[in-house]
Amino acid sequence: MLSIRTFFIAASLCLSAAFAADKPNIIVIMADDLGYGDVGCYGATAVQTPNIDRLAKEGVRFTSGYCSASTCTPTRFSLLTGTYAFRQKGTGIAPPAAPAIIQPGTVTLPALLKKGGYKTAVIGKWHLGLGDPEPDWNGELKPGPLEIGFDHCLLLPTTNDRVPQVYVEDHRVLNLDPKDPLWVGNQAPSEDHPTGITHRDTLKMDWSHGHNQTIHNGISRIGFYTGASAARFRDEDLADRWVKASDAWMEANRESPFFLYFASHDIHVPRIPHERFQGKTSLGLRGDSIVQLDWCVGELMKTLDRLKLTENTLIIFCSDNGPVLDDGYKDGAVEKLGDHQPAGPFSGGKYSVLEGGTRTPFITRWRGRIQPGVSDEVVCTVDLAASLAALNDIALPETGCLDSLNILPAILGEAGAKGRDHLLQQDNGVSGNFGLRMGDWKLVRMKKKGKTQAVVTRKSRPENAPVHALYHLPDDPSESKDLSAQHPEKTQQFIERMDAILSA
Ligand code: NG6
Ligand code: CA
Repeated sequence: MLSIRTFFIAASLCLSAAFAADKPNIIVIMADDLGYGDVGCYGATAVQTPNIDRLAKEGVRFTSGYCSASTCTPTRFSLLTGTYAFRQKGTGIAPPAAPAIIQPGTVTLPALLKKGGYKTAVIGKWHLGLGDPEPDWNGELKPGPLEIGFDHCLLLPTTNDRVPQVYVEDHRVLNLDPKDPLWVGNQAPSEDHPTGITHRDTLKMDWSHGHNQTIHNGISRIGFYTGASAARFRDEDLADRWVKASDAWMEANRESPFFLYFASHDIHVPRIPHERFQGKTSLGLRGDSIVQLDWCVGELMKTLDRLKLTENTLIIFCSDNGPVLDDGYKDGAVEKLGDHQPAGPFSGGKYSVLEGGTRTPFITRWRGRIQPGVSDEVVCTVDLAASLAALNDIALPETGCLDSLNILPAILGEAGAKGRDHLLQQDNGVSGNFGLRMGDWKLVRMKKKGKTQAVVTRKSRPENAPVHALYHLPDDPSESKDLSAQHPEKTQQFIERMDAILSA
């Protein structure tokens, strides 16, 4: 006969099995600066991406998948908070010593999932600031991810063209020797401090604009730092380290539902993939970094297979903004481009409110639950908070996730399910430029010219572009034929809707 204790253990095991089946693990893989046309399943031929292509083959590949901004910090802010970044000041591209941008107490995707019983981790690039009012590099780096819903983090604090090149694990710089403190600042610490200007001939990769301050690993960066010699990493080892850490964390948390935000640094500058990937494509280091990104995706999938979690894990693959070629270093991206179309059929790229800025690869896979296919529904990274909360029957508080829509059925590729009926697109948030897509139409508001109009597909907007332009995306994916004069009422309706969203 079963003892009472054995009965309870057996019953709780059944319960936890049911629990696990109801709540899939969730992995969000966010690539950095990866454009719509940069991977095989979206049309690239100059670079092979078998693992990302396999995700697409086994899941849903979205042709209208978006990130919410065309630069990193605002997209990541919106991913985690479910709120458009323009609603909060200070959410533009974060400088090296930025304080925490998401305040403790904010409703966040990881906090919601944690409340729903998930273990949560972010491994990779953060770029949302640490500390208050500034990072205490030699002490406790808080607030940070652990104060807004993550149980664990292993981070690159900003982005790798900015200092410092150290990992932050939970609240501390990893391997920091107190006898060799880390100093980070905006001014050179001494007159003889080597920089990309004073020691340009020693660099292993030259800079093209900006990026000429402190040198580490033969590459000059944005910002200055000294110390922390034992804590510093090599750019070449970032991807390996994060894959290894993710593997270990998933294994340690295999019994509970987990949420892993894997924030790859590929293919952001400086593009220095591991030596084993260098030279793998005709596109130079930009293409080689795509190969490294694809390898990471494959390794994460292998871990799920090894842990027998593939059927119980939803993977969402996306990017934080569209593509850029020369983003500050002479790495051959422009010279070796050939016929490759980083933004696919779209105009614009990183920094732009044209489609290339935010329409990016977006793939969901959940084997056994998601029917493989291609979806034209509009889905956006800002929707993951509400949709993943809905997946777990977690109620959204009224005070948060203001722009996140529950479009879970569309994200899971269910037949007949609708995605967003409207989407606001922003750049870095300081230009006043915005896009609004509703159905097949798109309004572009240009307040300022400049990089926002950078066109990686080599098509350019006319110099005298009007403040508002209206495009019909199916006929004109490159946004080159302004139809606002032919459709004044529709244009006005879009302008009013955009104003309403911006002032809500
Ligand atoms: C820009 C940098 C660019 C990149 C970007 C942030 C210069 C001239 N340009 O200011 O190199 O770092 O910020 O990229 O410094 S992001 O993907 O993290 O948003
Ligand atoms: Ca980016």
